[in-house]
Parts: sequence; structure tokens; C-alpha cells
Amino acid sequence: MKRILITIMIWVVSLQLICAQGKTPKLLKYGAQTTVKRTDSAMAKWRANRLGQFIHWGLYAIPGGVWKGKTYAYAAEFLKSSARLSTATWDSLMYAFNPVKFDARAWAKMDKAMGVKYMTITTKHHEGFCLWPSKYTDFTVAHTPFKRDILQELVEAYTAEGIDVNFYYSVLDWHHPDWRYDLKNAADSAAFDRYLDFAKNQLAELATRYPKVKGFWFDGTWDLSVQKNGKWTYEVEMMLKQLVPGAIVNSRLRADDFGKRHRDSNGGLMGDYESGYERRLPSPYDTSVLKTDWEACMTIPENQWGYHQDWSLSHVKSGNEILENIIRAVALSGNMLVNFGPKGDGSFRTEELQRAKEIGDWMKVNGEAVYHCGYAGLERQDWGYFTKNEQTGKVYMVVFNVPVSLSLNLKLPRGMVITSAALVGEPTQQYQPEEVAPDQYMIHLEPKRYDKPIVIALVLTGKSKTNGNYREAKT
Ligand code: FHN
Repeated sequence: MKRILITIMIWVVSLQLICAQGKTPKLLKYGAQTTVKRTDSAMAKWRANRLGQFIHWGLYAIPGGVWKGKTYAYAAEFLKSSARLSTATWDSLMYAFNPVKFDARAWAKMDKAMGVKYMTITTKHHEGFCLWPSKYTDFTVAHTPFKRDILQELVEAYTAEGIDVNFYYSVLDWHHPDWRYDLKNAADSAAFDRYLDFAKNQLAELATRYPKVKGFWFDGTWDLSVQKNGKWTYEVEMMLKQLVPGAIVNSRLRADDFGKRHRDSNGGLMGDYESGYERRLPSPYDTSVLKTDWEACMTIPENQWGYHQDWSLSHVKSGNEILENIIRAVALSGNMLVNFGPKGDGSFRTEELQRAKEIGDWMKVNGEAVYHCGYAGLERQDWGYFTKNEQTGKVYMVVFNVPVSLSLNLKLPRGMVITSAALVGEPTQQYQPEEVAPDQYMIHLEPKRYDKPIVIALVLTGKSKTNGNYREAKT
């Protein structure tokens, strides 16, 4: 009886709290399905993967940001609009699509060497061109000189390398005659309903033709037409999860009953992980992101997802910068999707191959600080980031900014001590942490040149110990 009374009291208090915050919860039919993270094995694998590769590939890779000799600086996959081309002109690129250098197994082997655990491929980007022989449109690879089913070859090759494959699908479709940006009248609604049927059929086709797919990454859902069709977005997610048990869907698909996206009108995350971090990351101190699963995606140049001939137009991230973006995500229990944009002939540009190698060489030695890792719960320091391996319990110091003092500060929760500190990849390089104040330590690095991030593995145990070498100042 007492337990029941306590439970009722908790409910009453929490309801009062919600109302006191002026947040009368809206009753939603198409809002978030849960307020907790998924606990199934497919989602656990998604979390453990941590590092993925985004691949943007389509007709836009043929011109590569240049049209009739003029270079357009905006994102190459938007060249159709940047150069103000008609749909007919753009779509005719289909007859030039013949990526003779495309080799799915070589792509997969490059990713394996890079340390990538999953790959997300643009099955259809905004242009509407499909990398698989869809039976719902002729605007596909089957009607090009190349003819081959690119998705089938990629799924087989990546699965053979043990790399999970996710499908990017743009709901926005510049090619389809029934696409509408908004629904201003009955004719718009009738046309867009036809488009939504087409898109739903294509998604069911992708899920059934390629059952090894692990997840769906939706994009192009920002227009009012989609926001007014929250029911469709809900039904698509439910359909995909029925067709592909365990399928993982990002937050960009969904709109709720009131058109709210990513998070519903009550703030609940729709989909299985937040995917709004595009070319940006949360502050390293923003632990609020820990409430949900999340993934950031980023380009190597500033904003080129598809292949652009000229990378001199913007800053291009170095291997170390990309590594820091990856670790910043992992340190807050997020995933990082690093984008590559293959050329129209199916090969990768030199800069991307170089970065894949740089990242892969580092991951080979230090991957234990990334895979199966997440937030370590320690106070962030200027030298870099902590990660914690959920399998081993080991804590890692991933150092990007070696201080001139060569001394790395770290503060432990009361009652924790460092029982070992060793350089990952060189276990003979042990450090003797110096306790400089209660629960505060310094690790002193060797004076040498540091041109890559270093990783120190810590074994922490809960045993309060002080060395008495310091005095509390009498003030
Ligand atoms: O317009 C697209 C863009 O081309 C690219 O696909 C990115 C990837 O997250 N999404 C959209 C921009 O937010």
C-alpha cells in the first residue's frame, strides 16, 4: 500500500512539474515511439562501430561542380540548381554515366584499411537518380551505359569485409513529376500522394532486394510537403523495421502530427538516433547529448558531399583534423560519418585516398580508444578527450594538444586511483602519474615531436589513497 502511495505521489509531482514548466504534453499519434535508447543487439553494434564512411555518388559526380567551363563553388551535388539547369538537361547526364573504374571490392578494402565499421551510400540523392535498377522509375543505373546494379555490388563487397551497409535515401526528388515543395491545393496533394506512394514502394524495394542492409539514413525531408505528412514518415519507419528486423533509422525521416522534425512537439527524439549534427559537433562539454544516440556527418572540404573537381575553393581538413572530429564525437558517445565523394569514373581522388590511409594507420594502433567506446565521465582537459571502452572499462586519454610543459593534467572522481598508464601501441612506454593535489594528477610526456594524436590507456580502480606529499594551504 505504501509503495502504491509513493508511486502515485511521484506521478502527481512529475505531472505538476511538467505543467509548471508550461509544457502541457501534446497528444501525438506520430511522435517519438520511445523516450529511451534502444537496447537490442543491432543498436549495440551501431554504437560499437563509432566510425562510418558516407559515400555521395550520383550523376553530379560527372560534371564535378563545373558546367560549360564555369566552376560553381557551392556543393557539387547541387550543380543543377547552381547552374540553373533544366531537369531534362541534368537528367541527360544519365546517358554519360559509365564509371568504368568502379570496383566495389576495392572500395570495401579501402574502407577496411581505413578502420571504417559501416558505410552509408546515397541510393538516391535529390537528383532522383537511382544506383539500383528500381522497377518504379527508368531514371536508374539500369538505363545507363553502365547498367550494373551498384548497390548489389556494394552490399556484397562491404558485407564480405565485415562492414555494415546503410542506405541514404533522399525524400526530396527533383526528377519526379509529382514532387511538391508544399501542398497549396487539392491538385498538389493528389500529386504528392502519388509521389509518397512511389517513395514508399522504392523503400520497400530497397529493403527487400538488399535484406543485408542495416539501416536507413533519410535526408531531404525539410520541405512543408513532407512536414505535412507525418503519418507517412511514421508508416515508412514502421514498414522498414518490419521488412528488415533490427533496422536502424535516423531522426531526419520523421515529422510529427504538427510537422515538427527530428524531435516531436514534446521534445522526444523520433527515429533511433539524432542525425542533425551535419558539419558541426556539440560542444565537448555538452553532456546533454548523452541522453540519446547520435551521429555527426562531415565533409573533408567545407561543404562538398559529391565529387567536386576543385578543392582549392575551401579549407580541406587534414587527417589529424578528421581524427579530432571522430574523437570529439566518440568522447560524447556519438558516431562519426566521414564523407567521400567518388569521381564520375568510380575512382576516389588522391586527397581522399591519402586521408583514408592516414586515418587507417592511426586506427590500426589506436582503435581500442574508439570502437566500443563512449563518454568516460571525467572532467575534460585542454590537451584532448577521454574515451572509455565499454567492454574493457579502460579509459583513454586521446591527446591532440601537447602542452609546452609536456605535463597532462587529469582529475579523477574522489576515491579513484590510476593503477597503470601506458602509451597505446607501445606498452613498454609506461607513465608514472604524479598526484599533485587530492585526486589531481599529472602525466609527464617524453620531450619529442608529436605529429599525430597519442593515446594513453589508463586503468583506474576505486581505492582512495593520497601520498601526503602536499599540504592543504592554511588561509
Ligand atoms: O542537401 C543535402 C546534402 O547534399 C548532403 O546530402 C547532406 C548530408 O547530410 N544533406 C543535405 C544537406 O543537409
